[in-house]
Amino acid sequence: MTQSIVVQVGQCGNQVGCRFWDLALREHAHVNKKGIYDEALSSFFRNVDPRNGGGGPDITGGRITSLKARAVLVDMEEGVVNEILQGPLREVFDSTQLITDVSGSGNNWAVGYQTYGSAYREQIVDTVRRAAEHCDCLQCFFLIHSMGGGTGSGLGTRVLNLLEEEYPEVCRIVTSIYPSAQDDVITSPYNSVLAMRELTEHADCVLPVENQSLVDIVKKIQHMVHSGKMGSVIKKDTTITSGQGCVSGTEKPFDAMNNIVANLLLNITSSARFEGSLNMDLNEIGMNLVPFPRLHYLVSSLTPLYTLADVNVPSRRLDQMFTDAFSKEHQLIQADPKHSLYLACALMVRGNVQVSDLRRNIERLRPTLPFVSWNKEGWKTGLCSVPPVGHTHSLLALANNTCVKPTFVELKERFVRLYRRKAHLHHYLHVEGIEQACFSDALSSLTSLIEEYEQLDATKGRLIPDAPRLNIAL
Ligand SMILES: Nc1nc2c(ncn2[C@@H]2O[C@H](COP(=O)(O)OP(=O)(O)OP(=O)(O)O)[C@@H](O)[C@H]2O)c(=O)[nH]1
Ligand SMILES: [Mg+2]
Repeated sequence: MTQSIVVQVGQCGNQVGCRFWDLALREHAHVNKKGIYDEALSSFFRNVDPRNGGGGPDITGGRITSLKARAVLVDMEEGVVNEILQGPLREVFDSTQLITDVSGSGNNWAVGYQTYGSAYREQIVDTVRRAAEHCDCLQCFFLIHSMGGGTGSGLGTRVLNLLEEEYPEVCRIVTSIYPSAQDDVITSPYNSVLAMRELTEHADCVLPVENQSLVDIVKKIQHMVHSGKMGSVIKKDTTITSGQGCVSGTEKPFDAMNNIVANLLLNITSSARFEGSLNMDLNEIGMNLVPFPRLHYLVSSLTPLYTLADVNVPSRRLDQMFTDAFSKEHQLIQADPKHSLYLACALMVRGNVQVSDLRRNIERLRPTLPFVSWNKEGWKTGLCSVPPVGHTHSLLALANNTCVKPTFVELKERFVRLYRRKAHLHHYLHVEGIEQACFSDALSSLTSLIEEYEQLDATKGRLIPDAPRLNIAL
């Protein structure tokens, strides 16, 4: 069995991370009714039961009394981490896993990356090393952060560099929350573009999530709940949006949104957290979905989001889940994958679904989805038999698709609007070690990434095979 470590950085990273831990514990409690510390649990949690010497896995029947998340919590403000320590998850972390300062990075990537990145380098490396030493076979780092804030974008991407330096063989999967156009952080385009360069160069996979998409999904669900459209189909306490067990114990504005991201993480990690012969290994994601190293941005969609089947799933409803995974409304970024080009696609299914269901749906959907000509069979599938709590089945689709491009183009435009006037630039240039070249380099990195997607998109028109020439029969 392998293990993973979650590194959550900044306010957003920690708030999303805690939703993941809370829901993961609920899932395990649902399956593991006797509370035995077993291999499945050891993938993301360690057992510090003093009866077991305070360390190593006890799979011999000891009840779970003391589980610690395999996590490192980093924030340069104390507020969120302190709330976590006073909230329902306080037992899940201990002080050796936390790295905090008091003043925050002030929405400035440079302060996070450079100032705090240098000051906390040793502490970060040590804290991650301690977490790694508790693993038998460390397979993956999950980094969670926002692109808009200073700590998440700056220190988050500095941490990514450190992970690559210290553990080059361990896969780095990053969940990055992109700011909406109406974001209250004015400098978020700078922070995001500066962070993008680091993500492009140092991550194995990035799962971009746009806050705007989360807002739209939450609104739509709430509208359906209030208008009674869901009827008996949606469960009130669905894990999709429920704020139960959030950071502070009382629901806050981001909680419903963060729950969706947490569900993405639950699905992607389910194969690692539960055993099964058809599971998809975490290493296989990058291996199968990333044909070119820089093009590692995977667009995720989750289903069901709007309808929850509660009893015996008729196959029509199951097929709908597969159809929905390719619709615009189920994507976690503002994108329409069906009308862009697929480089590869993974379907990670949970629950009561058979391999034949997967095959049937891939065959059904394949003709409607444009794939690059050299990878028409670019499907990867995984089946985890344990569904999310309250569901019979669920699906996470991860698409390496050129539909990420508009998100990046919009980000670039917002960056250029500020950069053309050199607005707010002095805040960054005051930070020791930061020069204007950081900005121009980050901009050209993003520009060339966009061009790479554009070049692929341009091949889409050529996908229809040439019509055969007339041959006269002799
Ligand atoms: N989805 C989601 N977005 C969040 C959350 N908290 C903040 N954001 C977004 O993240 C961006 C701000 O980043 P934060 O994570 O608050 O900032 P930080 O990393 O703590 O950095 P500093 O506060 O600048 O040191 C904005 O785009 C916010 O809308 C959250 O819990 N969930
Ligand atoms: Mg903050």
